[in-house]
This record gives sequence, structure tokens and C-alpha cells, in this order.
Amino acid sequence: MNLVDLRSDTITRPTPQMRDAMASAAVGDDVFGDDPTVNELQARAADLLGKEAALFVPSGTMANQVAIRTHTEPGDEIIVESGSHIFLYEGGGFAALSGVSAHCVPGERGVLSAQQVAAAIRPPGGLSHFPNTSLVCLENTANRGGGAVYPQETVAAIAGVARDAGLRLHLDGARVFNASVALGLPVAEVVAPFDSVSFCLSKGLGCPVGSLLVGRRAFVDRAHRFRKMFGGGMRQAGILAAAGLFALDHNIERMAVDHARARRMAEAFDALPGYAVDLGAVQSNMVYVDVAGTGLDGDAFVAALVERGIQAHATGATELRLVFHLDVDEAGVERTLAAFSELAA
Ligand code: TLP
Repeated sequence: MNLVDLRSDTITRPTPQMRDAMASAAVGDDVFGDDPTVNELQARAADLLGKEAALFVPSGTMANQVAIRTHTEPGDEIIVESGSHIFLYEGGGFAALSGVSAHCVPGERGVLSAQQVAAAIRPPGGLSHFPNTSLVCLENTANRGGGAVYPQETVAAIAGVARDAGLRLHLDGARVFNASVALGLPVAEVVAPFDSVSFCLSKGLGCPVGSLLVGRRAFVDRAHRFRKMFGGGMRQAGILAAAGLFALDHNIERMAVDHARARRMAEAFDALPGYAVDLGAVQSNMVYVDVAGTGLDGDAFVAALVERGIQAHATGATELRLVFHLDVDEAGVERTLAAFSELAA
């Protein structure tokens, strides 16, 4: 039996059509700037996000780390949400690679407010005791926030606070197209307040590899140097960029299907005995569900799901994350619902 894999939207495999686009891609040496398909993807990404330039990198982690290094100097401090990917899941890269400290602020469902950001900025002066706050990083959608989406007014207010204090604003937009689809707004509008944005091709967009870092021309020129320093200069990367171009053409609007399925599952689980879901957090393609009421812990529940043909990820002692993506079909959704019904308290 093929398992329905809901561990992440990173698990998608390229379709035959995507593979055809990859196989026929024109390529060159991208370290020389010679790869026409990478150049086309970078131009396309910049255009789509309404920014001046873009840089193709191997992963979302590298896109964020290159952005932090490009925006900051060693000894600076960055403001991040306490459960953010940059703070929790990038191996402490901000400290190791950029020499910056992180001021963590707990948000609501991963979403910070402008007041919280303002309060986290270190005062200037102070006998030079304080680190220099130079960058604010937001995450949209917020992964540990349940896939919650930043309200545009909140982003605008945070951007105002950052601008007034002379800080730069970076978006970890690994899933920014999910945010755009959920908000019903063009992605360029969603990211307009940010100085830089990283987004992933290898999540809901369904590509095997790759992310883009997007921003002003001068920012991207400087980022190019750090991409090389961090080992992210690739050669005939057009094979991967072709998948990205294909995904931007075909895989954005369909994310609405993943969102509807996540919503449907969340409501169904919450109505069954033994499960608790923060329904308000279910705004995109994820469902975090607490299974404590079933009497099983997270690992035991995951094992019981595998026996029923489903893979999910235990994210806490009794908490699971399910992510909907383009490799899940209607039969997979039904199988998931049946398994949760069977395991209910
Ligand atoms: N997230 C992965 C895991 O690392 C947790 C997942 O399965 O959700 N920003 C955000 C918000 C992310 O969720 C991720 C990956 C990244 C950055 C990093 O992307 P990659 O894996 O390409 O380095």
C-alpha cells in the first residue's frame, strides 16, 4: 500500500510534466551567470514579487541565512518570533554564519504585533551596552503557528515600526504563495512591505529542490557574494530552475485545494471525540491536532496511522502535524478521515 504522506509539503515528487520541463531545460554555468534558465527564473521571481532582483539558492534555509548575513554585521541583533524556522530549525545558523544574536518574541499563532516589535528594539546609546538591532524577520505563513497567515495591516504596521527605527524587514516566505492564495491577494502585494523575501519552490509548489531570495538589486548583488561563501553557487542549475518555472505556471492557484482539505480535516477531527484542533489557526495547508484524548501519545498515534496507510509528523508529546499538498488526492483525504475516526476516543 502506498502511504498517504502528510509529514510535510516538502515530500512532493516532480510530476512527469515537470520532469519533461527539467529534461529539456537549456543550461549553462550559473557561477559564470551563464545559465539561461536560472536567469529566466530569477527574472520571473523578481517580477512576480514586484522586486528588482532575485537569486536562486538550494534551500529555504540558505535563502534565510544569506538574507541575514547580507542585512547585518556581526554583533547585531535580529528580532524573530520564538517558534520561527529561522530561530528553531536552522541549526543556529544566524549565530554561526552571521555572528548575530536573536531577540525572540512569542507571537500569537506565530504572528507578531507592531507593538511587540517596537518593544523588542534595543534603545540606541546605553553606553554601548546593547547590541544593535538591525533586522526584523517575519514568517508567512507561520509554520509553528499552525500555518497562520499574517493580516496585511499587521505587516504594514510592523514595516512602519521597522522603517522609523532604521531596521530592515525580511520575510521567511517559504510558504508565501499559500499566504497569497489564502488572502486572495497577489503575492507582490503580500510582500510589498518587505526589503527581502525568501520563498521555497520545494514545498507547496511541488519542485524537488530550490528557493529564491528576492529584493533590491544592491541587496541581491551583495547576497550573491554570501551565496558563494556559504557554498550555494551551483553550476548547470537550469535543470532545477526549469522545475521552478513550471511550478510558477501551474502550481500556485491549486493550493486552494490543499487549504480546503486542511480545513475540512481540521473541522472533522475537532468534531470527533479525543482530538483538539485550534480551528482559528487552520488558515492554509496545515493541521496541528492534539491527540491526548485518544489515550495515545504522538509517537504511538503516528505508528497507528502508519498501520492505516498514513504518515504524519509528531511535533509534540501528543501533537501531530498534517500538511496537505499536491501529492495528496481525494482518496488520501478519505483514508485519513477514516483512520482518525477509527482511532477516536
Ligand atoms: N520547513 C520544514 C522543516 O524544516 C520544519 C517543514 O517540513 O515544514 N522556512 C520555513 C517556514 C520552513 O517551514 C522551512 C522548512 C524552511 C524555511 C527551510 O526550508 P528548507 O528545508 O528548504 O531549508
